[in-house]
Amino acid sequence: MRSLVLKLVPLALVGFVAAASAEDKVVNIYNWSDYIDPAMLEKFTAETGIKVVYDNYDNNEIVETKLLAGGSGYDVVVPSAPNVARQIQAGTIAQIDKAKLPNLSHMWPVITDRLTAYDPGNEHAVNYMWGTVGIGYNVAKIKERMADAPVDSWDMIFKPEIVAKFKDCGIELLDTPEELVPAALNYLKLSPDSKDPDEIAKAGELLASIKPFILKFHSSDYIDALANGDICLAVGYSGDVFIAKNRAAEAKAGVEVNYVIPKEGAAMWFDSFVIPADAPHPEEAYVFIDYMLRPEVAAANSNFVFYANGNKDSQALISKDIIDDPAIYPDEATLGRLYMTTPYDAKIQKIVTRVWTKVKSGG
Ligand code: SPD
Repeated sequence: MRSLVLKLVPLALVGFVAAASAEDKVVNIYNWSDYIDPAMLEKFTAETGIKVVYDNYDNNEIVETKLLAGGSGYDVVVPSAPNVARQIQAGTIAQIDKAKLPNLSHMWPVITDRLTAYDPGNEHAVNYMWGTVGIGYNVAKIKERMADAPVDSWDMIFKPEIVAKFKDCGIELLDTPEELVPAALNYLKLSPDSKDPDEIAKAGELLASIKPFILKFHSSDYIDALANGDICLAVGYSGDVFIAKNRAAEAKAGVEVNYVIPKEGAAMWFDSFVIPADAPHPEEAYVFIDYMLRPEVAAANSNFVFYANGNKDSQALISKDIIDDPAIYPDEATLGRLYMTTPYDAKIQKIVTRVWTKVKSGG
């Protein structure tokens, strides 16, 4: 998905020299969809003269394939932590020259420390945003169908007799085994990070049992579908459900969307900036990442996309509704229910992919 190509030549601001350099300088960014305040890109170009070519994706699998193939042409990519670990092993991303990122001083050790499990010494990746995988739902439609619906529980998704009640109002799941297999394992009281083929098969069976109730597997479609009232239930990324909630409220069409981190626990994930080893414009990549690490830019992005970020000094600038919401910035009790997953090796990845294909095909 190519979403934005910003060619802001800042003539009025900085005159001929910057305009000429805008012709020459470019940074090619590959980021998740709905994951930035576009005004921050415009400001970046106006200030630096560096043109931004901005492409979107909505799952890690596509990023992984592009980086492993090489020659992606991207200068900055934003994969999730287990993918970062795999890319480090494959040698497809560059070691960060920290001297070129003075704004690293604003990072939040709570997050950078957790990320050392994937990237020892934080040598290859710089956290952008983080969040959870939970349940988004249409308050009225769920209530109409089940007044005492257990909205704070994965029973909403994984208990066939419950999920069946919502089939007619539309259910979407993220189209990625990376999230759904751990969620199913966790529901079965197995380790969400299990690499045991038998346990993964059990998760597959659970997912297959609810497949008849699922309208669509997609990793970004649910934002508008929830906001418009076209579906009533989704397993999605925290901020994306909050975007849906916000769009629904703005539309004033009587749709109320809510997001929950289910009581049984949920995935906590991290997306970080990396520079591909063969990036054509690494210097511009550093300028871009350092700009994104400015507290005011990080806060503007979180305020726009409703995700927590890895920048401690941005917190004073984040809107109260966001920073005080434990579904976005989890409190200690919520944190205790969140799990992190580690990368699958090639053999287990194949098994997981096969299980997922089977779930989706209803086989
Ligand atoms: N719209 C932005 C979604 C970002 C989701 N990143 C999640 C990665 C989980 N592995």
